[in-house]
Amino acid sequence: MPNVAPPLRWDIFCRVIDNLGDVGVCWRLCRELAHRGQQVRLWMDQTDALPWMAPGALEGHWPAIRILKWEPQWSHERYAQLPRSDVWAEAFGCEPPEVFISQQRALWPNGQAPVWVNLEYLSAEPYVERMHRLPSPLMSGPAQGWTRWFFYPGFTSATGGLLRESDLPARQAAFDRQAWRNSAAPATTPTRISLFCYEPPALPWLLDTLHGNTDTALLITPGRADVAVQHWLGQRPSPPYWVRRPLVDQTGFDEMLWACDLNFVRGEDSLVRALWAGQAFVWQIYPQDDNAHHDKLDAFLDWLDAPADLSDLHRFWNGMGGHPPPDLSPARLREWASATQRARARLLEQEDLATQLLGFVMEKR
Ligand code: TRH
Repeated sequence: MPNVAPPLRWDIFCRVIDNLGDVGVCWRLCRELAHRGQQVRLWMDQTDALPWMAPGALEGHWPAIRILKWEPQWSHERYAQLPRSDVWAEAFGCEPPEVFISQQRALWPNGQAPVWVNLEYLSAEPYVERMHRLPSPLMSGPAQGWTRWFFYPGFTSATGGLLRESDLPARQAAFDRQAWRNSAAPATTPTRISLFCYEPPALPWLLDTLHGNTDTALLITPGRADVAVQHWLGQRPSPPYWVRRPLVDQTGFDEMLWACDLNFVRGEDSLVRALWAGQAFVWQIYPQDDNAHHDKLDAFLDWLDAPADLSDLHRFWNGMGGHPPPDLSPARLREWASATQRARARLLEQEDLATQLLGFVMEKR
């Protein structure tokens, strides 16, 4: 692992809006930075997901990552003791509190400042390449005169890239896929589909298709996907090859995606992980009130160069028209997996997000 930066002290700010993506993305970023010799303070307003997503995180299992509770009421006394940090990264524009900013500002000589980045949402839309690395000068408040920089993850070399561990290919190569598949569902079901979603409009289509299909095991993740499936089942008995999965850590979650023939994923982080998995996938995009997610999905499908039937299914799954494929046959899933693998090969030619972010910070210091 090339170290592109000396050990710096980072403050990463994570505010949980809903679901699991804020925690999931921030935690993966912290791990990548720690792996590159960085010291990280991770400020989080809700840490409930960490004990299962990253067991040991709150207990100091990663000494380079210190997790601090982001309290609604920040007091000067609480932050007065904090040493100065070199880099601030706010996830998804969550804004560090003013008290923190003024405390830290007092520790900087005039004319100097931390490198402050706003780590933005993931999108394949063209504006990302335009906005990536742009400055946003602060005109008022305790950071007046300082600059915050936009840092956009993305799918092309003109963006900040995607989070990717350097040992990912080695871990995938060492993974015993068959053993995982055998342990997860009855051996009588040759196909395995994982389900991680919100409440997609087309869920009844999928469940109708799979109910009674003894060739296919459905691995249902806990939370909203499970609740939606149980709601659909109502009084119907659940087929023995539909498996309710437990909550697992991020490594275990990734392995599920590597092991399945088709992964239904959602949000931001699991989409990236489905790409790295190299299997067929269908993405439920995080819905926005003004339907801004429609353009976002289309841009992603264009970038993916998805086969027509897979694009149609994406639109259908997300309630944007489209229609389902005639079947989910192994041949069709293999064709979709090939599309993922071609996209993954393009991505592997680009630098990962943590490496790019470190390079950016060194440039701006
Ligand atoms: O939970 P999400 O829908 O998160 C969303 C999106 O990120 C969205 O863009 C954002 O605006 C919103 O949150 C606030 O989906 P996502 O991003 O895939 O995050 C899920 C995380 O949960 C991911 O890191 C994987 C992790 N996970 C596990 O580690 N183990 C599990 O068992 C499960 C079910 C999930």
